[in-house]
Amino acid sequence: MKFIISLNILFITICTWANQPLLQNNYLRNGQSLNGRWHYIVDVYETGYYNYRMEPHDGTENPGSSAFFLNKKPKNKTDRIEYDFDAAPTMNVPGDWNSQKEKLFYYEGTVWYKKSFNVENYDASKRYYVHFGAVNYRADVYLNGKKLGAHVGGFTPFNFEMTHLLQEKDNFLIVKVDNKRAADEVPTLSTDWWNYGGITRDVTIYELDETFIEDYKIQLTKNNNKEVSIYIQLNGENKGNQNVSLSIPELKINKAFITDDEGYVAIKIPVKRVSYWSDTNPKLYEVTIAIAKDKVTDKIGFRTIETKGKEILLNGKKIFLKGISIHEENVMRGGRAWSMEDAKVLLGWAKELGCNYVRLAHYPHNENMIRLADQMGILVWEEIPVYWTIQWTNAETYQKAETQLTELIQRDKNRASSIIWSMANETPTSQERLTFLTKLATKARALDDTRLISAALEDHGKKEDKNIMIVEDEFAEVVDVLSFNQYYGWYGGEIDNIKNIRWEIDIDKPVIISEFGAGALQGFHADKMTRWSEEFQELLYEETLPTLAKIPGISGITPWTLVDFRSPRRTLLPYQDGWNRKGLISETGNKKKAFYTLKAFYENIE
Ligand code: GCB
Repeated sequence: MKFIISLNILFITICTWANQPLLQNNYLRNGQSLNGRWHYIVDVYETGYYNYRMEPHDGTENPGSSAFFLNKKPKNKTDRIEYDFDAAPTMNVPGDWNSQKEKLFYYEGTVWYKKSFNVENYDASKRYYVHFGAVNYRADVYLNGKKLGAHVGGFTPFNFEMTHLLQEKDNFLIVKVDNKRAADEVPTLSTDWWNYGGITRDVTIYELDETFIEDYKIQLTKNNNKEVSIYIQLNGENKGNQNVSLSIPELKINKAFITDDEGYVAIKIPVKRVSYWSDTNPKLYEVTIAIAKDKVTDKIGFRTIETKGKEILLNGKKIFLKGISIHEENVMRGGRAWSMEDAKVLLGWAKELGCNYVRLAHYPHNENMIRLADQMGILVWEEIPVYWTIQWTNAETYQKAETQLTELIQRDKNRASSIIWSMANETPTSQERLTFLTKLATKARALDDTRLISAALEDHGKKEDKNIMIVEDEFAEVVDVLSFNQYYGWYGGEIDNIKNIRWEIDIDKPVIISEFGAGALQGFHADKMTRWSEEFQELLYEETLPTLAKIPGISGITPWTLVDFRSPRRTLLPYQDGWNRKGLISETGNKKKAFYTLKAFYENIE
């Protein structure tokens, strides 16, 4: 009997902690923001999570009073409680802890956060969700002393329903955030960026009706610019047989449908006279979906993206992707970027550089970036942190990668600017890795057949002739666009030999150079052959750009990278000092010489 009860508890636990369907377009729904100051406790030994036998408190039926998520207070003066959130300091959410608290600059471990709140216009007949834009890396979320769920993956959104635990007043939300790196995670132990920890994106409460619009996808049908494919999914006990309306007033579309027993409806609608979204015409249409007691409005652009032989076609026309790679950092403020203001700084610089395209490296960036890209007419490559060494044969690691990919596609599938899903970056070839990545690509295509699949692969010199560069990677057969990083002149190869190299590419696919670059300390001037000088970086760009332009099928480039970014790997003084210096802009916002070289190159491409 006891065994059955424990099994039941285990089962209920697993079910409630499984990822819950993501609320589509929470971005434009009205919610109650929980952003602001949160109390925090740094818990190096995870004392608030495990008892002294190292059993998680939240796995036991009666967690001891040292479980931080209970937010206990002493009942009387003799009572012993060895933590107190309300006496603990506060920090900003969203925000990484590294850039807010000097002592936490290098910290990798657990920090507990607590926010108390009342619900505005609380209505007991409604349903309530709490939504996190991202928490790096693992989040265990508790409301009023009970676990809502856990989420793994540092750069994608997640939400939990909390109707059953919420009250009108005096709620406390506690989040255990753990950013320890581990070999079986995605990313794994070694990367070239800062492992910013914390609740790094918005936290919002959504009030929803018993039946609400959970998800929808509204995009042009693959290879058909005269038809829109739509699906809508409702949530709630009465989701079946519901009336749903969809309107796009500017396209004179106003339709009504009825959901099936599962609350789902899929339809195709012919469209005429669409003003297609593009880099030169970032037209977004207002789309409204409504059911009896719920309504969402989104802004959606319609465009096709496809490849034909060695070309990338946007709305049927060949396009060259004038790009730049970007890390999600606001270096001038310090720390992870998260806000619309941060996005305006980064994409503003990209625009100034003459870009119509960006690579959001090396993980999903915050949603403001892609929303702003939609408005600005900037095409986007999005990726997940399947980076360098990953445990290819570990089924759980695969699942973590697939979950992050799914959550990214789920979030951005209605964004016209998003054109490429990238599966991986510079991963070493092997059969196991090929199986892993092919499975990921199949998943991406199943979730969304309207965008292109790629991955940042690697090239190397041919044995017989080191001036001939090749890409030997079976995953090239799987992708739609052949992309690779190349660092000739920086990580091998002499800078004055760049003009003599050429690429032999015998695959009939468009090519994107997903990275090239050189490190330079802004303000350090020397002759062109002196490493770390702005002149060296400038020369590398001057030599590399015309060489790349000769690659058959070259369809875009995203040099590495827009801005210097923090990386613990980069220790050389006085040049690096904890920064990867391959940015075209310094951490003080100053442009290096190569910025203007690339800008001039882009100006000369029509
Ligand atoms: C790469 C990686 C990127 C690094 C860069 C570098 O190939 O993809 O994450 O930051 O090289 O600077 O070495």
